[in-house]
Amino acid sequence: MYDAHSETVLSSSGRSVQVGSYVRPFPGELRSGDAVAAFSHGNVVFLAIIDALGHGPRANGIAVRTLKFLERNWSSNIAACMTGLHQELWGTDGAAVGLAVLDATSGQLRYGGIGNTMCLVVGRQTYKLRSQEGIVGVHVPTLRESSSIIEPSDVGLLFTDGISEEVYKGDQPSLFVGSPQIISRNVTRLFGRKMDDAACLAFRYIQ
Ligand SMILES: [Mn+2]
Repeated sequence: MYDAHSETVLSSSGRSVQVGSYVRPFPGELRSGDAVAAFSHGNVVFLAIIDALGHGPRANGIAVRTLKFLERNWSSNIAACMTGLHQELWGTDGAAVGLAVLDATSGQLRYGGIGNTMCLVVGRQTYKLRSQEGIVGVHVPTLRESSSIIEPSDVGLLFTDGISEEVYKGDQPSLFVGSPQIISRNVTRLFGRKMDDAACLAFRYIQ
């Protein structure tokens, strides 16, 4: 299990993936409905970004339930993982969830998401891997994965809609320099919306 405010290096097959994240609750709340997770096994790194509907303790309960499910059931099969999570959250207010799997050997990054989370890759090429509409636990369409090959030194971001998409404009290259921990914190501080939970997970692929 990966602690939301620490940084870790998940190594595999001689290459490694640095991961850092920052989660900030809705102003005045102690607990967040946004959450992140990262797990690895062999050359596979699994990353998740979660935005439970609403905020405060009720949303936090859904986020914690999601984390517990993913900790037990994560796999490189993103669609199966999402289907299982949909069943797990059935009857709750639900959550927006983005799941990413990075193959550290090939650099292949796959992303599938339902709701307002997204994956942004910043590097020689900058692009976004999108989520589909829906709410995990309430209604989900058939999942369509996006896929790309990321280059060593590319920075990937997973973030919730508590962070403005303005971060995508690319006019602040210095924002993506430094460790993933620093990047995720600065993204959240500079682009976090005032009246929402906010979470950002950043990762860098190192050859
Ligand atoms: Mn939100």
